[in-house]
Amino acid sequence: MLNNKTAGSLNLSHRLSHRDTITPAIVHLGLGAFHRGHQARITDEFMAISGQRNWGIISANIFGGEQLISDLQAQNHLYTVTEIHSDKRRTYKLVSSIVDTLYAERDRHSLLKAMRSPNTRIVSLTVTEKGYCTNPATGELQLDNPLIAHDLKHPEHPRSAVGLIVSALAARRTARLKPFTVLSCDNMSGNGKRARSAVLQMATQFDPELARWIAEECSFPCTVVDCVVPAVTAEDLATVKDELGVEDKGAIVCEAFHQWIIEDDFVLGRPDWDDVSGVKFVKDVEPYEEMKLRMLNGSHSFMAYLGYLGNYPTISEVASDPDFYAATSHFMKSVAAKSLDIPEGEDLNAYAEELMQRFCNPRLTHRICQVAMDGSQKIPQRWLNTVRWHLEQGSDFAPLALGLAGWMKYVSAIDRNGEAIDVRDPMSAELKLIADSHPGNRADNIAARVKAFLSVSAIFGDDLPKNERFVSEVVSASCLLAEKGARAAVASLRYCEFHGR
Ligand code: CS2
Repeated sequence: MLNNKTAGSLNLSHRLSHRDTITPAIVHLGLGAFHRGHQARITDEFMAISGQRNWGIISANIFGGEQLISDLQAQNHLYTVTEIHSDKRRTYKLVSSIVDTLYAERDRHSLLKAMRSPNTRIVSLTVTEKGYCTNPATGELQLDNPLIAHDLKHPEHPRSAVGLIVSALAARRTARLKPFTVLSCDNMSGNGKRARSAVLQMATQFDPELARWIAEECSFPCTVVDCVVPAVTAEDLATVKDELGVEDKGAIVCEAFHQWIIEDDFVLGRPDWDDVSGVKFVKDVEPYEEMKLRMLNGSHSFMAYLGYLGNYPTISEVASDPDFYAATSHFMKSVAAKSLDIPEGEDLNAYAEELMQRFCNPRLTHRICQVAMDGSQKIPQRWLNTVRWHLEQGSDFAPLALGLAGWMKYVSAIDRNGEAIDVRDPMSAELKLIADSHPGNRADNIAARVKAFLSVSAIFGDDLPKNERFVSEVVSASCLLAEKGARAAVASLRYCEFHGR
């Protein structure tokens, strides 16, 4: 098994010698595959390049992943990354930047102690969109969310990410310590702003003076994160064991490619992460985040719902279907890109081409079900502002109308053959009830079902359901999908691209 003793025998460049000299300065919430493949890998690379050893990470899972924590603890928190390159090569890295792993439900005291420590200068997050417990459309803290309701009643035993942060900041204020920087690394538009708003709303519930202190003293920089990190499979772990000759239960397989764009706003300093290629500090991430969310993530969700209904299991298989390839490329170049303020020096057509090549990489087993997860939290920022832009311009957004039709069919949790769909979404029960309450495939049934879905203001806001053109386009797309099925419906988009509408 991989650990401090066996690591030296691996035929890897064990980048961090003197690992026992690493001291923690970052506490991370959300020890998932993405964190291990992105921030922890980059931080490891930074410490190897710079020789600095004072940016170690204490990484915690809030919910789930208890076995992973135990596995990593048995491995001295070491794990390997199998990097898949665009030319399909595989390279291997040993990551040593995580120096402790905690399971919040069991180790809450130790986690809060670490967050309160004066050595902790950054608390970072990958808790997914739903982990902020905010309304996806408005960003308002959901006071009726069971986690938030619990934390408001039991501030000394917080369970949510927001509650943990507020509790730790309150303790630092009492101890007259400076706060830490809260660094959101989640796929959300204005992720730092969303985190700040949630923390301030929660703090205000306890003590407006605490909220004022946080607002004035704490920083919440926004970031754009990019690396495709598929969920790890037993097959991945078996391949790593064969190829490296050691069992690594924390292994991940992800793209060699990574990008991290970070607003340079840190109250207690930060690593020079930009020593590592693919990382840059900027004043304002907004142009970059909209580019990535609308083009990369917007395409992912487009392929996820329609690809699932088209019986494709992975992103690379969907993207390699000629009709999906053409429709996704058309969506990126002629729908998403049109709605963007182009970041200086960026070529959106070239970016779209690069993304299509990344999507088609057969060595990346990026499962559709992983991307399709939590659509109620993802769609607002990946698709709907693009739709709003085209509604204002009076221009075409047909791929997104079809994408929404695919999503509505997906969350109905029954496919066109009557097979159940395992929908993972915090709003899955509410969405399935909508589908079940509006059955039938006649045009009037479909129209009623679409309107019922669009009435969910937490996703579609108050404006879109009132827009007649928007409703009509989604109804038409839903009728097309019901009549032709996903593959033929997508192919019809391709027809539209080449022959105009
Ligand atoms: C994906 C993202 O699962 C999803 O929703 O769209 O995790 C995507 O792989 C990353 O944002 C790529 O940087």
